[in-house]
Amino acid sequence: MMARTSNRMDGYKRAVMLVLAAAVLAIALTGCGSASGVSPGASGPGVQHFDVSLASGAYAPNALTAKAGEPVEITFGQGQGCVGTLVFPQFDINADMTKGPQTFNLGALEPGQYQWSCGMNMQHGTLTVR
Ligand SMILES: [Cu+2]
Repeated sequence: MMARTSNRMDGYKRAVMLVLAAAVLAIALTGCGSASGVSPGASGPGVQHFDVSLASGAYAPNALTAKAGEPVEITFGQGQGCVGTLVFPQFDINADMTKGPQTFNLGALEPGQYQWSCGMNMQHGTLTVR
């Protein structure tokens, strides 16, 4: 009786583990397909690199244009105050910029407009992919 119960419990645990594994796999695949991690690390051939300064309290430049289908990475400089927080919703980025510059690999993108802003949604920038 006890053995049977514990077998059933093991089966249940195994099912839960399978569901969890499938969920993790699905998240990993989704992540690869959309935004992050296509070209981690330094820029290489075919990587479109941009530098955006936050030193003035606004984004300079605040409009970037990139080619579709080729990896994009953006280095945002250190920023204080208004631009101390960088929000880039389409890439799940919500970064503290007060400690130093940060580089974000956005991967190869579909044509469209991608908007970032400060934490208060006052300063804005646009990445146009075409
Ligand atoms: Cu702001």
